Amino acid sequence: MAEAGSVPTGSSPTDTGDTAPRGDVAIPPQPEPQELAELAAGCAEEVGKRIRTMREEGVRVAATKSSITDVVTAADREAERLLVEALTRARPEDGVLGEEGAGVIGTSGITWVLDPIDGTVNYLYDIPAYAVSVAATVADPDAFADGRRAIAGAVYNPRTGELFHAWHEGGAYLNGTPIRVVDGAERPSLAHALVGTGFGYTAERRKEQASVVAELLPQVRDIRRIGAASYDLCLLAAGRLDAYYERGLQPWDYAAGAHIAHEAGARLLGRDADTPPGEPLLVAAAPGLAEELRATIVI
Ligand code: LIP
Repeated sequence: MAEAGSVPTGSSPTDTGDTAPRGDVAIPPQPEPQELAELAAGCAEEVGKRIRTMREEGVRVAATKSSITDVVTAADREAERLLVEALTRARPEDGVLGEEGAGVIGTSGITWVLDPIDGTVNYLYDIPAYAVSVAATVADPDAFADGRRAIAGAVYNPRTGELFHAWHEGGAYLNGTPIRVVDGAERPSLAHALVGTGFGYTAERRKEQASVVAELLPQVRDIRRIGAASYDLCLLAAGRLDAYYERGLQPWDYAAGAHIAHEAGARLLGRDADTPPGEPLLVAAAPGLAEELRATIVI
């Protein structure tokens, strides 16, 4: 997709350098990242309340994807439709990429990356750990494995009413209150760290992931498998997890949550110093602890 012009630059989560705008490229007027964050937050909250109502009315599996346990519900599809409708009405020149198939090529340089219900299995079982994830992203080949970087994002858990949002160099917020990762003198060692993670949907991948977590478990305080990457990353941003890692995430799983964690002071790492976070591995924690955790994970 042609990315017209450049948008606010700044240190990417991996601090691999900025992409300065070129003098010969026409740069369309760009929105303030805070405006995008507020649009993302409004859409995530409105659609989140809709899917909560749909859950209360009853949910059924509409289809499966990568395996019989990788489910999609009618609510996933409806939530994505509502998000696309709201975002393209507000910003018709933007692109869209959604987990359930939404794909719009934009001309503004901004692409919305959407997970309409992150934690779909939790949603199906009515476990209060699922979220609507909305990220405004720009092209940046060095930031994440998918070649995009969020400059604004929102994650909303409709069961708890927790609305996380952040924007480029603007900080991270939970229901309007600033949040930060546990860092500095408070930062725990790996042995005292509460570490979030998750598992894929295929038996082969789960077997590999089980061996990784079996090695890690005796080296950390404890493990939490909450079931929604975007929410895991927001709990890290709020200091309710000390670290998070997962293998095989999709861009819509991490786009908003990783941005919120980064704006809250987390470092986002890939499998090694030459690989950006995302697929095959994303590690997130306060600086120092992120590197210590990555060194311990063998994938
Ligand atoms: C989920 C991720 C989670 C992972 C789950 C699942 P989904 O996304 O957010 O981190 O462990 O297996 O992939 O499928 O609920 O959108």
